[in-house]
Amino acid sequence: MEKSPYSTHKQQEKVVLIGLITKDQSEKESKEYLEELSFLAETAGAVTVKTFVQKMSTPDSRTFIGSGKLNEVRDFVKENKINAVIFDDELSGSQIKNIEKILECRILDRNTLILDIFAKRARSAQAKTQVELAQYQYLLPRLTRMWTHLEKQQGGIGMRGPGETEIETDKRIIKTKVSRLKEKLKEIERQTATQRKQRSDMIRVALTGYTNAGKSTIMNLISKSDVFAENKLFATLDTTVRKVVIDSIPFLLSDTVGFIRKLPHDLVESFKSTLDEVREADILIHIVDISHPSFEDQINVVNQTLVDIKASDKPTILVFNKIDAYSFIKQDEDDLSPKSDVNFSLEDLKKSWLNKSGATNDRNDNPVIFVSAVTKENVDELKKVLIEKVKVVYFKRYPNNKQSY
Ligand SMILES: Nc1nc2c(ncn2[C@@H]2O[C@H](COP(=O)(O)OP(=O)(O)OP(=O)(O)O)[C@@H](O)[C@H]2O)c(=O)[nH]1
Ligand SMILES: [Mg+2]
Repeated sequence: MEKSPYSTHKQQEKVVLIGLITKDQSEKESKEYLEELSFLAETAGAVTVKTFVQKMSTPDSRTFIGSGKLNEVRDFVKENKINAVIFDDELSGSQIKNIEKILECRILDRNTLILDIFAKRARSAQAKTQVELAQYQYLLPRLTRMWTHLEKQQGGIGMRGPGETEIETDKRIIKTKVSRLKEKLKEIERQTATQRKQRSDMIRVALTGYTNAGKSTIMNLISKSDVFAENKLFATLDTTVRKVVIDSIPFLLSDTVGFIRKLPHDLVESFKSTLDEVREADILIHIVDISHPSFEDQINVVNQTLVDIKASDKPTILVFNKIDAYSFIKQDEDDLSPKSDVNFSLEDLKKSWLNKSGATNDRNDNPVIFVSAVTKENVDELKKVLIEKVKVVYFKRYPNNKQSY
């Protein structure tokens, strides 16, 4: 697509982040969100110079933050030659316009940033089309004067009805693009559906989890494939499917896009077909980065997204990865304040999660396992647990095949 005016594609742009502490978002949550936003900015190739936080009961309908704070940001932006200001929450078109007038620099929100990263990382025609569609759908209600360049690129003649404003013309152009992209996606989906049908008799296992949890690294360990893994968010956008054989039982293993908090709705919508591998899987492997301070929140986000895409209620292996990097702060014996997440030892956590899985499910349909994909600790155990699960599905589906194994 045309280079978005919100794009951060230039290397090492300087950005400022803005977040709120509200009645629905505590100081701790706000801090975590902003850390994640900074990681997202880094993934997009920008460097975070400063973070501004404001306490408000609800965001300002005109400028999101209060005018005093906004002036403070404006002075900082001017003095430090900041390229873009990124808000942690969704902004409306008029908010973007009002803020832009005051700050006189590019304004992004979390969603445009995520969409931008997705656009940069998309490789296949399907992923590219999905992202482009999501970008246009997100931008449509947020068109500001910046978008008038679209109309110029289209040549203008015949495009412009009498009395129409530039923005209305742009909207029409985008709507046409959106319907074309939808058509294109349908065609691609028809092809991928046929491919999936051709292998529908195989047992399908899908890796799922929060972005950066280690899905691709574990995919590589189990399938000996070479999937791109790195310490950036959304390293994987396209789905990779590999045939794996363990104990002479064949199955398909897929690795796909990770989830994140506040994932743009349009993006989930357009990535639904990429997530078909997850939706149609027989077994899920939910990978969790236990070394991340908010891993429990991340588990909840993943579970909620699985519900949204109608992929919950499948046999799931919960894998706590990165145990090599887990650290905790030991609480003094005489400190009687309640333990927080960081005060639990790995042993404490193991006990509590193993109890949870046992308590909710007598047959232990959803095993829990602690591994490190880097030191390979317990990876063999994971393979063992996985193949047991695969066997259960296999023999249920093909009861007559029992003797062939
Ligand atoms: N310390 C440690 N790092 C790990 C472990 N497993 C993966 N990593 C690192 O975590 C980062 C993310 O790993 P990926 O495999 O790319 O994660 P992913 O879940 O596929 O991420 P996305 O594709 O971005 O959603 C990489 O830098 C890995 O080297 C582990 O067990 N321990
Ligand atoms: Mg990956």
